[in-house]
Amino acid sequence: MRGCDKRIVALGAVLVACQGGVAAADPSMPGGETAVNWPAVDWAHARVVTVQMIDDRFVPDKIAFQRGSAYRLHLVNAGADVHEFTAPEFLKAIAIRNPNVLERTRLDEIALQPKEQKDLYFVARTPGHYRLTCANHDWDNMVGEITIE
Ligand SMILES: [Cu+2]
Repeated sequence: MRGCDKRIVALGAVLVACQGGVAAADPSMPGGETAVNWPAVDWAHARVVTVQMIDDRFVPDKIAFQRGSAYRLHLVNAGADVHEFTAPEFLKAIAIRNPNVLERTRLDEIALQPKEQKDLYFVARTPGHYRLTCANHDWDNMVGEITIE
């Protein structure tokens, strides 16, 4: 190994410098609306809601959001199995800031390996009640309900 340490420090500085302009590049939502259409969302102060996935339950299994508010939904797989946050109608009812957290092959869910954590940033948009399931374990009643008030 030759000395690469100085280059790594320089790369770190570049990464920090780049973090300013992320919001402007957000891709569009399902339905054609983009997150940037929302007036000045302050994502640093998005309300944090944590949902744990265990074998085989969502904790909590009832989740409520306020229409027009910005959220960071923090998903934690605390189980030993792969779990999925599968909620196609809910995902259409929100304006998503980071759609790349969704599964590429299935845009209606977020999959988490054991011990993995993922964040979904969004603004709640359409009031209603939405079904939440884990596509792997709905047979075991790994289901929940999401409300946008
Ligand atoms: Cu599961």
